[in-house]
Amino acid sequence: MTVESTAARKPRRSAAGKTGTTGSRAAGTTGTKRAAAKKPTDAGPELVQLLTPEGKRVKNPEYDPFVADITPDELRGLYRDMVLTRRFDAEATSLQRQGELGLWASLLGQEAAQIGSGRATREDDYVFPTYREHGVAWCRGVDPANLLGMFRGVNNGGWDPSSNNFHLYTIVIGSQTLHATGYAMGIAKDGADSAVIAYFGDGASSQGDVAEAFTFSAVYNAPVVFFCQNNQWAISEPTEKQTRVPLYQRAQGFGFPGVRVDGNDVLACLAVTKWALERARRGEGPTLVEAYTYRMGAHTTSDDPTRYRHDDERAAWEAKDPIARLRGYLESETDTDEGFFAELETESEALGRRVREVVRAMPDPDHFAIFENAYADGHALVDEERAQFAAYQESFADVDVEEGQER
Ligand SMILES: Cc1ncc(C[n+]2csc(CCOP(=O)(O)OP(=O)(O)O)c2C)c(N)n1
Ligand SMILES: [Mg+2]
Repeated sequence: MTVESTAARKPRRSAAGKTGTTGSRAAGTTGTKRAAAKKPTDAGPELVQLLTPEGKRVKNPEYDPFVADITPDELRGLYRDMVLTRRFDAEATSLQRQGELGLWASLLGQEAAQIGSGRATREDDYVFPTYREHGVAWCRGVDPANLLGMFRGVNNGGWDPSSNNFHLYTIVIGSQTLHATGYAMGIAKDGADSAVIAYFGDGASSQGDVAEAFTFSAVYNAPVVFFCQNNQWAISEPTEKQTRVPLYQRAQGFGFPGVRVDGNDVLACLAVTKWALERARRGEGPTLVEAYTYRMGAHTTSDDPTRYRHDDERAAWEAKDPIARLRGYLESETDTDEGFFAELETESEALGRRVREVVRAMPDPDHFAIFENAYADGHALVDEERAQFAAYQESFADVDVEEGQER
């Protein structure tokens, strides 16, 4: 998962803004002492931001039109999405700690990247997530209980992807970018004007699958948006071990635009993703969006980040919290009153309780269900494996194999 580029050892001139086929803004840093001290993966002036960390609106002639007609109610909707997603995520982490889930991959800190981009999608668009896109799942209308069923190990994947055009969670890093590209090539051939969005991480950007997806989508002009949440870490590997240039600049080499957006700014993520999806719908091909954000929690509940990163890094990102910044804007620039926040708090606690009750009440699956959906018409090897598993189950005194249930 790591890449060392010898070519990048010399201080380099870095282009800023969008790169690739639709033009670029030249505001780069040259190889001066100051630039050399800065990691090439640090956020620079190229970051698209519509809301500052203090919640002040920043004008951006290029992306403002994509959120120009947003109403205070819609802004409150984005805030509600982020708060409820964070609450759901916290409950899932607690449930794992209490032994109710096998594992959980928290999205803490990435709510704006996920809600902004998720709310930019249309119902007929198709989403290919990783394993952390709980906020996008929320936007697509996937029942949170289905996500938890998967992490509890009581269902075979979680949900029907075609119900919400939200593909199953993908653990094989980066592979979903190829699935997304193939799907996008298919819908283009069908003549649909919908688009596809593929989520992946900074670590996944080092995978060959992602480079192949970039190549194919570019030459076939596939209607796909590659949405990279650069949360600064791939488990214990920092982004500077994945790349010598800002990730969004990779797009240039493949021949399509790349843009870096403040991933903790929900408004900017909404605007930039809308722009990219509209390009795709118009037949202008792929876009790479790098949402510059931070993984506030552990990689998963199996990870201990205190072993490899310092608390002061997390503290610096806490000051850029995506929820606090939209709250600041709502309080200072809209008619949102205290009642809204108080009601949301109540709703949020109710969601936490519901999630807990639903998880605890989930029935254990039939022991043999895992063999059912491997082949439509059955398979001799699966029959053999089923028989072996039955014999194994038989070896336990307290299991009735006929029923597949414990006595
Ligand atoms: C092909 C493959 N290699 C390695 C792994 C192990 N693995 C799971 S998550 C992960 C890190 C991914 O980091 P990133 O893409 O930045 O996503 P994040 O977890 O930060 O959201 C790795 C290496 C895997 N699941 N699949
Ligand atoms: Mg990462």
